[in-house]
This record gives sequence, structure tokens and C-alpha cells, in this order.
Amino acid sequence: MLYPVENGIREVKELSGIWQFKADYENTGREQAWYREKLTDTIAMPVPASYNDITTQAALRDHIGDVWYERMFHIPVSWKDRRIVIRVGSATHHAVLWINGEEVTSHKGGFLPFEADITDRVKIGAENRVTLAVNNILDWSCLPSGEIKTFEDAPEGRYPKGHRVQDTFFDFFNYAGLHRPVKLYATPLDYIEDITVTTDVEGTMGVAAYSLQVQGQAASIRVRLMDAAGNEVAAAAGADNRLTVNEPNLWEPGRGYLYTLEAELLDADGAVTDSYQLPVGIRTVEVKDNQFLINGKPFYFKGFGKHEDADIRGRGLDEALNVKDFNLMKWAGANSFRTSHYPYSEELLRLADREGFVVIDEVPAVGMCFWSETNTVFREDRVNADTLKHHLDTMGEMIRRDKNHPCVVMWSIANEAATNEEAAVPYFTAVAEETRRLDPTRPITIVQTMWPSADRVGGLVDIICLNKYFGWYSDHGQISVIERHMDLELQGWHEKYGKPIIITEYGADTIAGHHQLPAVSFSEEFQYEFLEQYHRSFDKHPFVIGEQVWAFADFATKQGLTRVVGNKKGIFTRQRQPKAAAYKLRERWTGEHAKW
Ligand code: BDP
Repeated sequence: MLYPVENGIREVKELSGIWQFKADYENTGREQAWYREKLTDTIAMPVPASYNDITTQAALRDHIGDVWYERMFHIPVSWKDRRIVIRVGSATHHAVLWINGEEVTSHKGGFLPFEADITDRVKIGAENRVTLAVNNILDWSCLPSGEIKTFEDAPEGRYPKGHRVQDTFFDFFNYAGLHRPVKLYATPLDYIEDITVTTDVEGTMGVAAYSLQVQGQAASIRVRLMDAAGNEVAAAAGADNRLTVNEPNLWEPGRGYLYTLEAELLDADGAVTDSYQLPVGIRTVEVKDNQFLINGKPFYFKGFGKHEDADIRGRGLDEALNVKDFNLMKWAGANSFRTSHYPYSEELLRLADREGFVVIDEVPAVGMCFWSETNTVFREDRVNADTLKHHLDTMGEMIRRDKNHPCVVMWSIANEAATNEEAAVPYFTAVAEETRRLDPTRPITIVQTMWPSADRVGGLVDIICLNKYFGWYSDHGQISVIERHMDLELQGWHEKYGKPIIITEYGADTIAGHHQLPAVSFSEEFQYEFLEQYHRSFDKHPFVIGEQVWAFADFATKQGLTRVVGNKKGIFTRQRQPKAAAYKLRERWTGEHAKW
């Protein structure tokens, strides 16, 4: 699925800004066909943004069900005889979209884009209306999964009538709304539908093999590769071919060199009828001899698990925040991050391509574990065939969206699942096989919380990723036990599977400004010393090929006894200011004794 770009032929119209908004507290809007006429009694709502924190109302923040978004837009007369598409960057978690009162499309899954051809639905040279019902309910067929809790069995009068709660099995706040831009774009009627590029290095030659999917007619197809200065360095013809560059500038971690692949459709007279420009980074990725090789060189992952999360806008795209985050990560010496626990915006991945950040791209399969031998998850009434179907669909959507990003070096197909359960084996075998079928070029991982003796699926992946909280969720406060526990854990996993390991989460909640020496949990001193113990262990094991601290910044969570106004494991505060441990990481990752 191509990201909408503008050029001499294609046009994009952003529908970001203030929309009309109405929460459907009684959940009657669909029945009453609110999409038919303009919404009434609306409030102003910014797009992109989560709606939860925009007003002062807890009822809206905690609303379960539909909310409605609407705005008017014009289609210029110059778009006559064009193919007109509406594209929603993400709607969390389900959406139905109407144009001028007619249903056009719907989508399940809150973190990936969807689009619809609305050529025949819009009035050209006139005003049109788009309406979206966005629903935030999570059940076991969703990624992430959830459960609605009702209180019908409770003694009469204990709870308000109809009271219900959205249970989730992950800690991040269940932000909802239109989190990413909504765009209209126009292409010719015969157009480039998709491009897939895979790159390789053969001797001194850089190769970009491409495959174009075209709808309609084209007398011929021309594809060129331009270097960063805009000079043509390679050219080829046809829908499937290879572009080669001698001694290419490779896309490297920390140096995101990008070529531009320009694909053009030509008519019989040689006139260009459609064109698309795709950033391309030439690089290779391989897992070999217990190492992760990028361009044949061993790569050590230094960085963070993150969230798309900020004050006020929640999970809404904020390019200022994204650039700031990248600057902070560079300052700390980080070279990578994981899109925990869902695919991040395309805008962010385009920035990572350009800035040379290495990304582990994660599907929203989080919360499939109750840490119990008996309270299982992979069973008929929970993670079942419906969940699997949606999981496979989501893998497909994510790979189709992100396949061309050089920054994406690995797919994470789940975070912390109950991989000790027998039924998890066929489930993850199916997901792993589908992922490899869709993209045979990138390694895959499952981010694990399980202890090595209990895990059943480590054989399916290329890299073992581990989230470990010794000294926090176990032996809380006992910094002195961390190193031994971590050593044993790492040895256990390595002996069982003989695969390289990245520690994708380790961290301690830390209240910025809270100091105490000797260290106690929640103080800045504690986080500082805590991380140090983990690092002592990592440094002993050559098969450890990366460390990503949990988390980059503090983030909003659901309310709970272990979360005081959010998850405070950030190395930076939610406002992106450093805690003491940020200096520890900076010293380790960039200082004079840094091993990288
Ligand atoms: C891990 C989860 C992560 C949580 C973290 C924590 O992967 O999403 O935020 O623990 O508890 O289990 O801080």
C-alpha cells in the first residue's frame, strides 16, 4: 500500500484540522443513521489526536463504544476524470466511513491505514461530507485483545444500570480516535497501485529489485533511481526489474542514505501518465553465527521500547514530538527502537529511514498472557481462530504498508504471549509462516516474557527477544540479585535455542525528581543502579546482540494500583526531560569506554 505522495501528476489534500465530533454515549447513532445528515450538537475535535484527553470530561475519556467524526471538504473541478481516494492513517480500533451519507468502507484494527476509492461517491467542484464512526471496543477477536466486563451478577443497586468496563491486558491507556492524518488524493485512472522493492549487495554492486503493480493501461513503464542529490544513477524498464548501482551509498544505522526510486507509466507517445517517488535505502539484513548483520557488519541494538504517547494529544501524530524523540535518542547514543506494541505512523517510519534508526516493527499482539499455568489464553473462548484470522490479516496489512522501509529490519509478531501453552504452538506457527511468506527478506521475532524451560515457540523465530524485570516484578528492590538472575536466564535461552538474544525490555518505575541514597525503588538513583546491574550481565554474553530499555518516556496507562499517574519507567519524562539514568545510558552508549 503506497503512502500518498504529491508530484506533477498526483495531488494530496490533507483533511487534518478541526472536525465536528460527537460521542455516542447511548450507542444509538448507527441505528438512528447519524451519517445521513450533518451531525448535530457537536464539539470541536482536532485530527489527528486521541479524543480522550481533549475535554475536561471523564465520561469522554472513559467512553466505551462509538464516537462520530465529521467534516466537509471540497473536490476541485481539476479532479474530474481522476481516481479519487480517501485514506485514513489510523482509526482506533474500528471504523465505518460514509461519504455524503453513503457507506463506503469499514476497517478493523486501530494502528494501520485503510483507504477507499470514492471517485463515484463525491460531487466534483462541490462540497462533500465525510463521516466516521470510530469504536474503541476490544474483544478477544481484536489485536490487542480485550474483554468488556459487565456487572449483571452484582447485587442490585451496586452499580449504575448498564455499567461496564473495558478490560485490557496491557498497561498503556486505550487511547482512541483518528490518530493519524486523513487524506484525500487523486491519481490518474490508470495508475501505479503498489511497488515492492528489495535491496541487496552483490560484490561492489548495490541492487534494488522492484516489482510494480499497475491498474489499467500503460504503453511502457520507466523506473529510475536517483541519488540524494537528484542525479540519475540507474534506470530500467518494465514492471519487474532490477536497478543496479556500482559502489552504492548504503543505508547504514546512523546514516540513513536514501535514493529515490521514480516509477513512471508512459503512453504510446512517451508522455508520463502516472508517477510515484519512493525513498529507497540499499541495505542487507541477515542473522548469522549468533549475530545480526546489517550490510554484512554485526549490529548491536541500543535503544528503547517506545509508545506513541504524549500529553493532551494522546496517541495522535505529532511530528514535533517525533523529531524531538529522535534527537533525544541520538543524544543518548541509541541506534534503534521497537514499535511497542503496535505499528507506529508511516510519518515516523519515514523519519527513521531518513535518520538511520533501526526499527523492530511490532504487530499489536500484546496481552495474550495471564502468567498462569491454569488460566490459559490460547483456547476457544479467548485467543481462538477468529483472533488468528485477524492476526494474519494484520500481519499482511503491516507488511504491505512497511515492506519498503529500510529502517524496518525485523518483524515482531507478538509481545509477551503465553508461549508456554501447547495451543500457542500451532497459533504462532501459522503467524510465523504467514509472515515469512509475505516477507522472506526480514528476520522475525516473538518478544518473550516466559522463562526458557517453559517456552515452546522459540524455535520459530530468528532472534529471541526478552522482556525481563528482575529486581522489579520479582525480588522487588533487590538490585543485588539482578545480575545472577539475568545470567541464568540468558544462558537458559541460549542453551535451549542457540539463537542470538536482544533484551527488548528491562526497566524500573522512577519518579523524576525523587532522590534517595542508598537507592530505593522509584528514586532516580534506583533506576540508575538497576540498569547498571543488567548491563553487567549483558556484557558477559557474546550472543546478546542488543539492549532496549523500557521505556523511552513515561506514558499514560489505565488506572491501577501499580501505576501512579502512568507508567514511570521512562528514561525521559512524558514531557521528554531526562532522568538521571539518561546520563548513564548516554555514557554507556557514546562515552569513551563505549564498546560500540
Ligand atoms: C511489560 C510490557 C509493557 C509494560 C511493562 C511494564 O511489555 O508493555 O509497560 O511490562 O510493566 O510486561 O512496565
